[in-house]
Amino acid sequence: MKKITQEKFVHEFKKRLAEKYALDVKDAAPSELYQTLVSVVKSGYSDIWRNTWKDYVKNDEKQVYYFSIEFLPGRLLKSNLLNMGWYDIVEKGLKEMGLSLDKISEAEVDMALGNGGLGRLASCFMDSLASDGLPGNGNGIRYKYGLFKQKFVDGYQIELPNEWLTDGNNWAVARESKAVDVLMGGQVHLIDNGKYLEPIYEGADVIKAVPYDTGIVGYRNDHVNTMRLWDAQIPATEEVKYPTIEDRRRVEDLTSVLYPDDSNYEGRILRLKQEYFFTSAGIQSIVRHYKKYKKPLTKISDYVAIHINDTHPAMCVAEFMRILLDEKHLDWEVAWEQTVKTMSYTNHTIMAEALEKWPLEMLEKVQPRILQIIQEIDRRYALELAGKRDQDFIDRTRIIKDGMVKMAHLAIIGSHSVNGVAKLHTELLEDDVLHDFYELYPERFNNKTNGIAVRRWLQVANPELSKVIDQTIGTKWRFDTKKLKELEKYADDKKVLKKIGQAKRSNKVKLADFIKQETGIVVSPDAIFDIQIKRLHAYKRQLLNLLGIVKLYLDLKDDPKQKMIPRVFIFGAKAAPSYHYAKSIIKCINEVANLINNDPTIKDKLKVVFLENYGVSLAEKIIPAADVSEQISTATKEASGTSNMKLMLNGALTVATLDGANIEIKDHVGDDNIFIFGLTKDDVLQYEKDHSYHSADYYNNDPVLQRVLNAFVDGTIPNIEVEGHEIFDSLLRVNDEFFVLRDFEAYIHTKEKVAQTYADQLAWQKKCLINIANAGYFSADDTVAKYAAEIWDIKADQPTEGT
Ligand code: DL6
Repeated sequence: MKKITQEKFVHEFKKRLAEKYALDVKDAAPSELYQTLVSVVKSGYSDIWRNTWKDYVKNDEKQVYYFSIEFLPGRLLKSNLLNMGWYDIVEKGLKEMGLSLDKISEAEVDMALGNGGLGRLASCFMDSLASDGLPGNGNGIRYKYGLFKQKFVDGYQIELPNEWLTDGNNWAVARESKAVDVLMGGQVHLIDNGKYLEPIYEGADVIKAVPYDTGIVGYRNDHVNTMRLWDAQIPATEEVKYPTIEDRRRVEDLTSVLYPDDSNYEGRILRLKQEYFFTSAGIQSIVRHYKKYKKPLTKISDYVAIHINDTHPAMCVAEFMRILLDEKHLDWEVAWEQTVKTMSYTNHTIMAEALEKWPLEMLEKVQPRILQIIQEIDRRYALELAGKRDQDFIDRTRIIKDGMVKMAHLAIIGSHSVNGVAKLHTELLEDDVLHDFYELYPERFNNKTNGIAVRRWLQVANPELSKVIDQTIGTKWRFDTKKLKELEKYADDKKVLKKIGQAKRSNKVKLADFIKQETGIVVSPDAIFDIQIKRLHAYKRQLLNLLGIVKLYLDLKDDPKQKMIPRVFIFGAKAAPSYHYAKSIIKCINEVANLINNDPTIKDKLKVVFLENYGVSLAEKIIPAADVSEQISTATKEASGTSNMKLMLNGALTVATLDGANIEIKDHVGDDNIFIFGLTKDDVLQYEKDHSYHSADYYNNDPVLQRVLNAFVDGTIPNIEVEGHEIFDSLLRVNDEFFVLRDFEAYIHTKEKVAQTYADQLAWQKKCLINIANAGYFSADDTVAKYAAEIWDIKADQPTEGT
């Protein structure tokens, strides 16, 4: 990294501010200061960025390309400064000029290119690939609006366009010269030209895919990787085809929004087009770049690994085949061997609704040649199994069935590795959801439990706690997160425990200020901050949390003088625009919040806060202030979860079902340092098998539950006439798909235990310390190192500084 001193930085900053805006420091607006800082920071790593990718080619290094429909990098300013080793110098330099890094950093708008855990994981992996010194690239879409901006109006979620690009995004560099053409639609037929089968396209649209590259800076190791995001444009040669603004917009809208509304045909086909667009652009540019290696295509899998993150990029398999067959004229068998060796796939959910299937007719419309190739892969798959497996097995596992293309099957059949994202999840894939494939290809299956970027979630987000850790065990944990374990030696050291408590309190004060500023709600930092932050989905059971809150409220109404530790329940969640039920839950949470926060008899004992527009930057404010982490999904349904890891790292205690990575968290911290409740995997599977669960029995036999549920339909909670009934019915008449009522009593009981434990602050802090000490096991650096060694077969180019 370019060397810098405080003096040089101040000089450079002032010079650039004057050049770019003709302004002095005192006259510049935060956004101008921010843009200037970005340009100084970028100049600090641009040489290394260039050298990093050149070295890959020079040294014949195998590279991985991580294809993901979502990336959620969050703000890059502080994390780049940290990784470059510039953080303290820049912070001091800005202070010298009367400026604040914290304030300038607030001017950065999050890239809203993802929805939740899937996208954030992809970005944690980007950071770790660079920090591990690994040759890794991201490949995705540069959505103009990304995921919507969430507002609440009368308690309802409203979706607004998220104009994150209004001020430009100066981290990214547009590389017009690296653009590729993506063909979509029209017809295709094959002619035998004597040498090979040549595809002839008629009436296809040509879309120009322009890459925007962002440097991903490794932690203190002079290594900068690339995240490449594609933008759809009209090629100059095609301009006459799109004479009106409307026509042009039709093409450019291809990369406008993430997850177009899939409740209608137009939205679904747009989503499929996006999937092909970024897949094709990425694969074309990989194959083009491979030329620089000057190696035969029959060896491409020795130099290139392509990762299919969830099913959205599953067309990588067919697109790679298309290029090897149609453009490079390899034989099918050779091309297929290279494809399978190159591809690997991660499954991120067992929820049937998220395992994509597309009608043949739609695929034909989007890219007829890709459909032909998928049909051929499917035909050969069935042929190879004929006589070896029964017809039922073949029908269950083939890619095309009943006029639908199953993307997960395409990804599995076309990859040499299939992994789940937590031990339980992988077990469920092997034993149940993908059992047929596990039987067929046992060697392909493996587990890679998710991890998080400890740098962002502790060093950047929580400087106060980081300082306490430095003072206690030194700074080595900043390079090797497993060193956090050394904190355990201080589990009975009252001074350390007190300092951990003070750091938490100070973060709670900051969050309380933020809540007041954003919502007007006053919360006490002495209350238990109980947090549930994740996508809004029925299986994640925000509703169970809400029922618990309503119970607390009703108890307080019965006995307002009741002694209790005050609680603040904080939610952050977006519901998919077409997910009606999830939106009804949002409305109910907001109305319960209104009722409780404005009830004078409740005073400060109970507060409910639903913060709008949950995203990475908001998470960075909430997580350091959390006392309790709600990880209460129905067992078997949450593949892993990653907010569970971020919250434990920041010293929150987890209330959890035995689901996803919660199980591994429990294994690390021990039963005494986590609050486990509820149905287990076996219980849930049994109920799903024998249909013996009747939610109404729980309602009928439990007066407490009756009262809580009735509050949703008898006017106790106002303004939810429609939504209250909808929720009531989903729990009682539709038989409570996610066992909310079944787990209610155990949940309430566990939350009572939480409150009792909190009353003894020293005992509580000890548990927090043990959680922090064991969170190092969930570092994405380690997870990515395992992917590198066991799946991608890529090597680090140099050891990281400080290790
Ligand atoms: O693997 C990242 C993340 C997991 O931590 C979550 O448990 C899982 O829900 C999420 N999966 C998805 C896929 N689509 N859906 N639903 O976002 O992946």
